[in-house]
Amino acid sequence: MLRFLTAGESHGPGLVTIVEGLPSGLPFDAVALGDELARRRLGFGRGRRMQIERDELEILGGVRFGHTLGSPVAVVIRNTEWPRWREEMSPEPGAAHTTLTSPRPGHADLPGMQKYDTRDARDILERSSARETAARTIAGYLAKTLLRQVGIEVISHVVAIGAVTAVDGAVPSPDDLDRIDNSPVRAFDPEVEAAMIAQIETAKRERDTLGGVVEVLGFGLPPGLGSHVHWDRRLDARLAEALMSIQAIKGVEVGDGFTSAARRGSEAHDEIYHDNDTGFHRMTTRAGGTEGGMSIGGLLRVRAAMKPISTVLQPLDTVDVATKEPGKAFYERSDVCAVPAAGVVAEQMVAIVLAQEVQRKFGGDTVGDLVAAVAAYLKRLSTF
Ligand code: EPS
Repeated sequence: MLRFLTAGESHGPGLVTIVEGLPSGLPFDAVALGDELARRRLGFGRGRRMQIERDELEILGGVRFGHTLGSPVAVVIRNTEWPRWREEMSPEPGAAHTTLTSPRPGHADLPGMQKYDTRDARDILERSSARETAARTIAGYLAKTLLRQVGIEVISHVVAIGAVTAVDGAVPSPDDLDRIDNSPVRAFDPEVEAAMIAQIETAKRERDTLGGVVEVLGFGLPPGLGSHVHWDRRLDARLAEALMSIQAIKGVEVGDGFTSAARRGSEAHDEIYHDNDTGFHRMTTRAGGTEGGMSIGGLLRVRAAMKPISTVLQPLDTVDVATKEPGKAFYERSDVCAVPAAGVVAEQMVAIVLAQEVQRKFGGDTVGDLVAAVAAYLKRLSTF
């Protein structure tokens, strides 16, 4: 089953990702991977670094002649900003550096400093930075490639930025992804796009930041990914964990989630129908495509809420850890709004969980074995 590790600091020499447990024979296209990395850098409201940072890739293992070998895939992304940070981030002892002693509320700074016993917030913030999501993209790209072999697509769109919310229920399809990616805020609903942009501009002018909500949609899932039999095998639970692991995510919703809580039971579920052409199906997607911790087949729909970025240009109150004097948090270059990028990362995290559950259910050391196992299962279901 796919698992991955990443290493690297935001302003270090680079990030490294090792993805283990992939079948052999998976197509690998470095240009497509570069495009996926570029999608994550887009979005109105991102800071200067995203205009200058290029994700320079080096494939160190696991791929030959455009296909995975079944061995671990290892990829390095060089930080093109590294030369400017050579001194500050030097692995050598004794290099000259500044010390950041006024932790920023909302970041990992203070609890990290306490836990790892350092008076320099940079020791913490370099790894807690959302730069790490560039490394996750390697695994996300491979997971999406695996899913595509068995007919599953994962896309995302932004449904709210700050107080501006898209019309509920407008669900894009995979064919809409290019249009979404071409929107500066990755909105599917063109009506709200201008209002979202205007809001980001206002927040920037007022030296503030904004959060929002992204929706991830999965298409072509077979029924039965995940399981009801144990807490850590429930698909919705695994998706919630994966989404919550993204920097600045504070809420996750499956289907109608929090809205369902206010409904009557008679209006909160997806009733079951059957006909010979489509087999079992539902007319609504209130449950978001999972029941009892398993996919029900068809559309998966999950949302993640991102808090406004904690680094604000009108610094928040804090305390200097060296002097214990009250003061203001230091300002580290940052974005005004990273919700569009968070959507791409959410897509990747969902794809990683789905790819793992597909592998858990269908196995396969080769792509051919995996595809055959899925086909056999679907054939069985066709007569169920
Ligand atoms: C980030 C702060 C900014 C973002 C960065 C995430 O970086 P810097 O501090 O270098 O200006 O640009 O995002 C990325 C580098 C990226 O690749 O997404 C933070 O503190 O989380």
